[in-house]
Amino acid sequence: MKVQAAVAVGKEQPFIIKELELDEPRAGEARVRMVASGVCHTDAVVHDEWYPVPMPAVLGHEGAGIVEAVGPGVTSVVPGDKVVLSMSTCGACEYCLSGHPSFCVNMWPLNFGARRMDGSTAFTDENGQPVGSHFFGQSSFAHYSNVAERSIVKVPDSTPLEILGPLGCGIQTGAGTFLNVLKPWPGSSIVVFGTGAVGLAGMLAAIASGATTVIAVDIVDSRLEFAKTLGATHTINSKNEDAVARIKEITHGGAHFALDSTGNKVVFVQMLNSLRPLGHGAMVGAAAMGSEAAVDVGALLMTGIKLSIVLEGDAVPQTFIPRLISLHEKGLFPFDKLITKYRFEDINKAFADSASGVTIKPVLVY
Ligand code: CXF
Ligand code: ZN
Repeated sequence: MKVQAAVAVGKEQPFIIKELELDEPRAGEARVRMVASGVCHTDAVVHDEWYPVPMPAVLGHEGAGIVEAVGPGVTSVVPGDKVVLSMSTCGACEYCLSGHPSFCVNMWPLNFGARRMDGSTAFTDENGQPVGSHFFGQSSFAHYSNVAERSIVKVPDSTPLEILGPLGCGIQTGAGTFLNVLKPWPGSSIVVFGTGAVGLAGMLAAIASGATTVIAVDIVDSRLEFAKTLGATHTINSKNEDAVARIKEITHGGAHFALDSTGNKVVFVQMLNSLRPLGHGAMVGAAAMGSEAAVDVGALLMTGIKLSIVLEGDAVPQTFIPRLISLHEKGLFPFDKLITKYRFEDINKAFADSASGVTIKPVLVY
């Protein structure tokens, strides 16, 4: 069938919206009609060719839509089901089987290969040339896509699909880091470095867990003001103040839990230094390869702190995303406040607004 898609053609070139041919869903795939898709920082860095994803390709990995058709062997969904799309994993390796699919041994080819594992693409252009598909198993920047079953999370019929896509990646990453890994207890102190979608989703999840000292650190005052409206009890502009000293002052010796969502090597060290003894920090931000940070190993020994490196919130999307939806329904996790909607046709504006910081979490509506 013919479908409209936004095609990434390379660095510094806008996405081109054009008609592509989409093949039939194969074994283990469902054809999904997209209703909306979030835009994640990873889409931007892949578009900028930080990672060697073959172009041209249809990116997008926070899709939400409705199943139109299923290929052979698909058992978890039927046509008409509402679905949110997340990462693709093999389901069979040690990490998938032990409940940590974000470290799947096939994470790279399944999510960044922009191909099926047999090398075929679901999309072809007007000249019959392949156009990359299956980005994170889904390539959601298209009105229809053939999606890997492992990327699919069935959601209740009553849910508002237009806002749910970001649960598949950015929101899951921030919230999962707190709910699945750090697990702050009621009355604890938490810090988030970076108040983008991941940091703020983490902050909301920590508040839902009962954290009562909630510190947001960023270098943009308007973002910090926004963090306050979401429940930050303290904000620090680390361009103007020594963030570590201020956090130690607020928390009387360091925070219990901290999240670094920035991917910045200086901030990473600040995050470690902001923890109290036995504190637990997590690093989730994608840094450029070769980013080396200097830590005082001698001083670290006396702290007993824990550090976790977390991908995708260490979540099993099929069980975690319904939990987030339920928290949202109860008013305990208002992640929708992070979203600004754009028409699919305005995809280039959505990316520009995300890069400039005007928008925290753009969602394209189809
Ligand atoms: C990614 C971040 C870079 C490594 C793989 C997972 N998450 C999605 O944006
Ligand atoms: Zn992402």
